[in-house]
Amino acid sequence: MTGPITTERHGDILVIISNNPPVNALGSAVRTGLAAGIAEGLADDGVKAMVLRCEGRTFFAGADITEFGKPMTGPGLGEVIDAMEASTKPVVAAIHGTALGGGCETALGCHYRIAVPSAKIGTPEVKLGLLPGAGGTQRIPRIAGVPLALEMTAKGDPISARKALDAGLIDRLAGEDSLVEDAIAFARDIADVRPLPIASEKTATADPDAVAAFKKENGKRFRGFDAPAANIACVEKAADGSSFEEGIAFERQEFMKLMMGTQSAAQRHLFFAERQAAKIDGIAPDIALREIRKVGVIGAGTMGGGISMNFLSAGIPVTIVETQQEALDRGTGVMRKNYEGSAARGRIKPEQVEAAMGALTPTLDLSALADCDLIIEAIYENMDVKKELFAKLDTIAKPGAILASNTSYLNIDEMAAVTSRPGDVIGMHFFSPANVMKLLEVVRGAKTSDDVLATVMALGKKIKKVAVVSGVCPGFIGNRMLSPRQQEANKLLMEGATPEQIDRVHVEFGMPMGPFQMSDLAGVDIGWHRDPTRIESIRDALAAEGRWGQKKQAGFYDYDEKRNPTPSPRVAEIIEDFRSKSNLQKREISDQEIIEKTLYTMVNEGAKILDEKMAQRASDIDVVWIYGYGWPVYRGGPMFWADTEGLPKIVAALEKHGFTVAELLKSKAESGGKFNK
Ligand code: 3H9
Repeated sequence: MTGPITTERHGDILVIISNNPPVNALGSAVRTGLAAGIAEGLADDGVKAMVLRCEGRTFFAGADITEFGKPMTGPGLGEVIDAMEASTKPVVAAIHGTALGGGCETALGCHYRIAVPSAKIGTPEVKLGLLPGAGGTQRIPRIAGVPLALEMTAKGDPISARKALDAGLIDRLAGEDSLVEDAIAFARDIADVRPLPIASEKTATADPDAVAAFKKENGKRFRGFDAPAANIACVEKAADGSSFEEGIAFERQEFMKLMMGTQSAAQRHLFFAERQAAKIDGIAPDIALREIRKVGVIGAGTMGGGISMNFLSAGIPVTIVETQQEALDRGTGVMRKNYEGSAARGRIKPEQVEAAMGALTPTLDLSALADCDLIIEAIYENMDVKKELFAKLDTIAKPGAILASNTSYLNIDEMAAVTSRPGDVIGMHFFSPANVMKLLEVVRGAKTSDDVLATVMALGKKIKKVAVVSGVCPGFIGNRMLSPRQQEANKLLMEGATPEQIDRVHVEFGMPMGPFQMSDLAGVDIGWHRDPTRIESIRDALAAEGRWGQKKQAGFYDYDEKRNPTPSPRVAEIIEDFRSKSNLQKREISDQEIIEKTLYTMVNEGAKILDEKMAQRASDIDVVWIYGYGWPVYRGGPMFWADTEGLPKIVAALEKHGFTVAELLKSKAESGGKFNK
């Protein structure tokens, strides 16, 4: 056989091998080869059983997503899986790496499954806005029961081989280094056992109360998404007395609905966008990287502590520096508490708490950073203070060390300029809480060396962040786009909208919170000039009255002890007062106007960012907003959303409201172009 699938005879066992790097996606050639492999095993009288295994780093990671939306060639995956299950000779799946999506479904079409202990099994289709459309929603509940099927399909997180063994999704664990031999031996053991275990012939039952409880428990997580409900409906169908064929027909119908929808297109866009973001234009992918064995962090506040935890959790020792012992103790205490909290919730093992904290060196001595390969400052946002620090670091850091700033809007080039090594200076903008949020904006200064940028991007992946390259501009990508949104939201308040209306529109759009809820959470006093007599904005007025947000139980909203918000009559008065002083007429503001003024202006700013080459590509902007600010995943990020909304419509609305439209946005709208292809 030629192509990605080959076969090998081991006595009376035929081993069917897939070799389709990088992840053995089940593309057309693989599906064709698999069907041929099974036919070969059936036709050969000397073959008693078959083993299906994959070369490379993983078992099949799923259908080939790049084929979606294109005309189908070769047999469908469902057809191939049915042919395997119908084989009169047993087929054993030998699993290593990850058996995901169509890969998991292929394994379930086999009669038996053996896996190495490190393998993971799952159906992450829901994360692509889909459902397992090759029989997964029907076979998983029949083998493992409805509760686990709901977890696996509607949430999409993979399970360990051990858990899969307990649930019956795999039959045996192999040795970590002896999968092929163990699978062949297993195939020989069961070669003559009849009847063959066939998943589609089993039955499943569901407890309606448990299903309802599952939906309720996950209501928040599923909010706005179409795919979880479709996954649940399919699993319910598997357990409502319908035949397997009826279940498959329902699964297909639901799969096609999702596949044709905008949400899945958005989620698939994000899958590739996230991987694309790691690629740096103009830098060879094999550039030599600097080794990062030890990291220094300056500042043990919320940011510095969170940043340090990322490295400690990845096994990289950290030296953390503060100016006062008390602040240092408080910071390290918070880190320990966070780790202990994770251990209590079962997210990490108790011994990992000590391992992480044991790799932390707290100190008041800046010169202790002399042996660090990367130093990140997380002190407060003041250019003069930062410059002074960078000048000091220049005298302390060893040659080749990378010097990074966690600034969220200041100019990296100015900091680089006070050092004798501007090529080693870079921005690493973490998002709060830094140990949780996935986004890392990596800010490339005018003089940042290619290898420094590539090293920091690779390090981002190592600490499990999604790293995106940004150029130097105020606020970089994310905060720069936040700025017109906030300005416009403030203006709308003056013209008659309420904080509640503006926030509701954003939440209904799918954002975790609106601009004023965000201000209250972050602190209304952030960036305030601290002069209670200087009141130039509604925000100043709130800050002057001590309405600093949730922490004071008063901000744009009033809060109870449990931080539940209610609209504030006092805030309404303040707004009214400002409006009358500005001689503005209160008017009805529609939800659509709020979308146009706060979200279309963000798209406009995104287009300017692209025009100025501050972002490498539109999809990078989408990644920033999804991972840094909670933009709804099913809308694919602001630039993807703009494409679905229609660029001419956006331009027309921006012009109607008197905004200057970005050249790139205008030209794309005129030429029928899109930000994302
Ligand atoms: C499905 O199965 C539908 C069926 O139920 C129904 C059918 C009817 N296809 O992530 P990495 C590429 S839906 C095409 O960096 P890692 C990826 O773009 C599928 N390409 O590696 C990247 O390309 P590049 C359900 C794919 O080691 C390269 O492989 N399955 C696919 O960090 C390396 O990827 C999933 O959703 C694919 N399915 O992680 C699983 N997968 O180098 C999706 C990857 O050009 N995959 N690529 O940038 C993953 O979760 C991870 O890739 C995996 C490896 C965990 C496997």
